[in-house]
Parts: sequence; structure tokens; C-alpha cells
Amino acid sequence: MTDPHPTLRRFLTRQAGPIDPNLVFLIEDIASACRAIGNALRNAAFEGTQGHAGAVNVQGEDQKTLDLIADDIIARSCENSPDLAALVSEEREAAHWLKSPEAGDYLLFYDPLDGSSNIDVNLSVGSIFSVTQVAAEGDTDVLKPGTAQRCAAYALYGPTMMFVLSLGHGVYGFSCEYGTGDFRLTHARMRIPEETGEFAINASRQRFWTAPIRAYVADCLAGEDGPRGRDFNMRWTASMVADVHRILTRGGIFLYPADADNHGAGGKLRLLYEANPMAFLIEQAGGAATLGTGRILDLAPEGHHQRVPVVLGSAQEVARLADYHTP
Ligand code: AHM
Ligand code: MG
Repeated sequence: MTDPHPTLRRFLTRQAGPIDPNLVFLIEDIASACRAIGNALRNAAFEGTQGHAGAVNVQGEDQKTLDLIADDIIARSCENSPDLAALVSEEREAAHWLKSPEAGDYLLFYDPLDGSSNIDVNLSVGSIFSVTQVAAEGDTDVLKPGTAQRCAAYALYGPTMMFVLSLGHGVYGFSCEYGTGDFRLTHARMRIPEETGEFAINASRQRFWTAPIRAYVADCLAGEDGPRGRDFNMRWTASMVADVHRILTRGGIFLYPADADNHGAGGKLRLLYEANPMAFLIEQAGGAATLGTGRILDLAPEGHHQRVPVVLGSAQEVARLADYHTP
């Protein structure tokens, strides 16, 4: 009888279609790192690793001790992966080259611990990954559009630790089995419902919002008696991974727009290791991911830590939001 919950390795080698064995190694190295980060999070109160590291990253954000631990775990777990040429991390200023690039080598972009303001209050956090390939020997240009992604994934450290992956043929969710530590397939071919009655936005920023975002949210809040003719629910976990996972599971729309306060920086979320991988996963699950108007995956990146506006989730709702931008 076929195992209804194959391990990640079995899925990659038997069920994911033709796949480069060195990409299998890389994905397994990433998953091993996530397992180790999950353990570090669980033991943080004993190990004295909660709280701030006393350092600031390249983006001017305070680094948590666990941001740095997670970054180190991922780098150490993946640096010997065959054909991995470079790492680009939220916590490192520049690309970390592991070898001289050859055509087909892999480039790994990652946010080691996303939503890390949630750590000390014991709420869900995650890690986000994006993989592209080197175009030609000696090519050190890591700034490729999201359409060039070979795969994208995130780990969610929640009540169940999960690893959610797309290789460009649908989205597959693996749950970490208590006891064995194996990631086993539990959510095959995840699909986002097209319609939704749930939105996610940091409402404390309302005074900074642009007119289209203001109008969209006001219409949702007006509920059954408003222009939408239905009541909406609002959820915001301050952890993009948790918010995206909820949307992949039961639909919804997530917004982190550019506003009067973050406009100069381009937005809040980073293109290469937050917006692009999440956009890839959302599109692979039948949803849509935009900058408010244009598709995120088509944007040509200009910098390693470039920030962009992000609107993603159920396709119809994302399309509706775009309409608010049309005069
Ligand atoms: P981080 O990578 O430094 O944790 O920042 C990204 C996080 C996202 O997970 C989340 O959607 C957002 O920042 C929360 O922002 P806010 O503090 O405005 O709620
Ligand atoms: Mg992040």
C-alpha cells in the first residue's frame, strides 16, 4: 500500500518528477537546518538565547540572538551542499560566495527567522527560502526576478513544525513527525480558495496608508451593510510565514503596502527572500501576489535587501485590490 505520508526524501526522489539530485541534497540540507532551528527555538528559554543580540543588521534592524543563531545554522547546514555557489541572507550585508560560480549552480536566498518579534512571546515564527540558478560560468549577478526561482519554501515553527515547498508544480506541505523528526507529506497540492472573507494588515499604520488601501480596508470593515455586502474577519500575526500559511490553508488576503512612513525604503518586506518566495508559493497554490498593481515575480531586483510593497492571497481579492488603484 502506498504511504499516504511519504517522507520529504521519498517525495523528492519518487514523486516530485525529474529533479537534479544536487537540488534534492540542497532541499534536504535546508530542511535539516529548519529542524535544528526548531530545536533552538524550543530550548531558547533554557539556553538564554531569547532577547536581543545587541547588534543591528544591514537594514538597521535590531538583531535577536536567535536571528543570528538561525542564520548560522542555515549557513553551516547548506555550505557543503554540492553545486551551492552563494548564500544571500537577511542578516548579512553581501552575498556569501562558497565557490566560483558555474552554469547551473544554485543560489540560496533566505530570511533565517521571519517574524522574530514573536519569539519572546512564544508565537509562531518561520524561515523563508528561495533558490535560483547561476546563468553562466563566472556570473556573480544574484539579482534575478522571482520568475527565475527554481524552488521556494518556508518552515513554520508553530504548534506543528511544517516545511512547505514548491518546485514549480504545486505546493506541498510536510509536517515534522514528533519522535522521528521526519518531515512527512500531510498537505498535498495546497490550493487557495479564490474568494475570501479574511484580510491581514497592520492596522496601527492606518494613518500612513494611501487612498486605495484606505478605501479597500474601509469597504471590508463596513461588512454586510457596506459595498462588499459581507462581513470580513481580520487576522495579523506579525509573522509573514504564519499569515501566508493561514492563507494557503483557508484563503485570505495579506497586505504590507508602501505607505507614507515606509515609502522612502520601498515598503517593509524584502523582495529576494520574503516577497519573491512567498509570491512563488502563493501563485503555485492558485493565488496571486502583487505590488498592489504589478506582479511581484516580474520585478527586476535592484539590490540584495530591496524592500517592496506586498499584496498576496486569494486571486479574486488581489484583483479587486488592484481595481482600487485604477482611477
Ligand atoms: P522580520 O523579517 O525582521 O521579522 O520582518 C518581517 C516581518 C513579517 O514577518 C511581518 O509580516 C512583518 O514584519 C510584521 O511587521 P509589523 O511589525 O509592522 O507588524
Ligand atoms: Mg522577515
